[in-house]
Order: sequence, then structure tokens, then C-alpha cells
Amino acid sequence: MNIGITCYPTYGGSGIVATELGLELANRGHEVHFITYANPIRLDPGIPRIHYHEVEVSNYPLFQYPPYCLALASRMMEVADAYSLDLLHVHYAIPHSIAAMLAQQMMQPIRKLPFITTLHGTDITLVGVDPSYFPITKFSIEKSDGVTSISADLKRETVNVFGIANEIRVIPNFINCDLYQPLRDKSGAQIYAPGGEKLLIHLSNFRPVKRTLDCIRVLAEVIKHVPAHLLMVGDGPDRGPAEHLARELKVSSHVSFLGKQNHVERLMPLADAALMPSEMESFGLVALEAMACGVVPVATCVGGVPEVIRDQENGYMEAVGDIAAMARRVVSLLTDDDLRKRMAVAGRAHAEATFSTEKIIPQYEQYYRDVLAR
Ligand code: GMT
Repeated sequence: MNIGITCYPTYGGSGIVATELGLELANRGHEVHFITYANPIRLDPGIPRIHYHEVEVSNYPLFQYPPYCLALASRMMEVADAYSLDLLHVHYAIPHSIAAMLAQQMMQPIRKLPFITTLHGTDITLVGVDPSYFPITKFSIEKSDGVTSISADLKRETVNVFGIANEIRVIPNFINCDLYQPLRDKSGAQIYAPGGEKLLIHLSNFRPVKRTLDCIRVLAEVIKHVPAHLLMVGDGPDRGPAEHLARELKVSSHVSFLGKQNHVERLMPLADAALMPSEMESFGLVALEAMACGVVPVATCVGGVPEVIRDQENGYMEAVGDIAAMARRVVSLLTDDDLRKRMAVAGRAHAEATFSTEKIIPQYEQYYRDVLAR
């Protein structure tokens, strides 16, 4: 198939899933056209059957807000026509679905161009419920030729909030288990923990919904019991406050803020436990990345996380903001090698059995066929 993919190409779960999906589809022989405003991260140039079409947004003094959605719709239509795209697959409803709908209407005199919207989380739970975007989010979902959700929880939420009657197919996020692998030898961790401290990791876009500051609070509790070092990977609005809190709690020397990193698969397996204290998480891709790398996630029990983590079997889930409980779980993991190894092995097995690319990508291919056959 010739597939057009649109996503946010910057750091964020939906962009990462869309990019990895495109790469996997190209691997299986499809021609994949990314239509985005920047080259998606993790998309190295020169990969066979991967094409990149940049969306340029011209600005005029008249525009207080450059109309990205319109520039995207025009580009989608051009690419669809020039490369005979079979369908558009957009990730994150706003504004990608609306742009796809406009492209579809522009293509109508030439031929049919179906589009599929994949809902990722904040497009529904934060942006979609915002009164400014509620009607257009509902409309864009209803107009999509196919809708997928990355968890059953997000599907329920979408139906409850928007009263959507369309079929929404749940296709969970996936992980490339060849790329994300456990490390037998964690000696690389010495760069960050030269004294042999245990290594914790947090990875996010440091937005308030991630409760990044809770990681610092958990660390402050943990190091009262066991020597540990925390890697904070990513960047965003809460990075400054997190650095400030680390100084205030006098744990700065136990934390490394690494900023945005492209090769998470190299950092993650160095850790002993991953912290994901989010307020809301429709799936929790980071927990899955951790499990695939044999790193035990300590997370909050929100949204779709229970569909990823099996509590006390391959990870832990506590209430949002319960620092003491999360710290207790981390301490037990860091002080009991058998427990940690047992849970790490269980996590890796679960990632392979349930969320590997081999299991999930064919579900997308089937869905494309189903939508095209309608
Ligand atoms: O919150 C983020 O990390 C970014 C956001 C996005 O859409 O880019 O992530 C959402 O999509 C991810 C990929 O499907 C999910 O793993 C995250 O759980 C989800 N984030 C939230 O629901 C807060």
C-alpha cells in the first residue's frame, strides 16, 4: 500500500508511535510518506520506502496565527495525488484529522481518499475536552473513515465524553523487542553512578500531566534507604521546577538531567527501575519501553496503564501523588535482587508476548484493508 502518515514530529509518544509504525510498515514492503512540518525524530534519512514531505507554513503580517492546518491539508492532497496514496493515517486528532478531511474533500473529484485517525490520549483527555476544541474534535472523529485507540480505556473515555457512535478499534501501542533489549552487563551505568549506586530513570516531555517533580520527591525518600541515582530524560516546562526542587531537597548530586535524547533504547536498559508518576496516561509507552528493556516500571494506576503493567507481577502501580508508596516499591526493588530480576524477566516476556511489533503491526495492516474495502 501507499500510506500517508501525519503526526507531531517532535518529542511525544504519539509522534514516536507514528514514526515507528511507518518504519515497520516500510519494512513490510509498504511505501510510507510522512507529511509533517519537520523530519520526525527517530527517522534517519535514506531508509528504503520511507519518504518525507515537509509542510511549509508561510506567514503573512495579516496572520496572527499561521494556518498550519490549511497548509497541511494542501500538502496532504498534493502528496496523495502525486504518489497515489491509498489512505492517510493521522496520529493525534487535532488538527490532523481536520486537515485529512479537507484533503479528502479536495481529492473527491479525482478519487476517494480515506483517512484513519489514531487517538493517543491528550488529544481526547486534555485538548479534546477543552471547550475551544470540543466540537471540532468530535466532528473530526465522526468524519474519519476509521478510528483507532491505543487503549481500551481511551476508547471508553472517547465514547463517554463525545458520545461517539463510530466503531473505534483498539490497537495497542507496540515495541520493537529487537531494538529494546535488556542488558546483561549494566557496567555502562557507571558513567552516571560511579559509586555503584542503583540507577532510576524517568523519561517524558516534562509537562505537568507527567508529575515530573514527584520523581525528585521519590528519589529523596529512596536515598534515605539505598544509594541511588536518577536519570531525568527529556525536556519541557517542568524541567526548571524539577531542578529547583532537587536543589531544595538537597538531592541535586543524585540526579542527572540529560535533556532530550534520541536513543532511549541505549539509556533505558542501564536502569534498575523506571519512574512514571503521571497524573494521566492513556497507555504509558515509557512503561512498555522499560519492560522490554528488563527495567521494572513503578507507575501510577491511571488510564490505560493497567492494560500495560500487571501490578506486582511485572511492575507496580500506586495512587497518583503517593510518594511514600512509590518510594517503598522502589526501595524493595533496589534492595532485593531476586525480586527485581524476577519482575524484569516477567516484564520482558509480557512485552514480547503482547506488544511486540510482530503482534501489533499486522493489526494496523488488517485495519487498513478493512477501511479500504468499505
Ligand atoms: O503525553 C505524552 O507523552 C505525549 C502524548 C502524545 O500524544 O504525544 O502521549 C500520549 O500518547 C502516547 C503514545 O500513544 C501514550 O503512550 C501516552 O500515554 C499518551 N499520554 C497521555 O495520555 C498523557
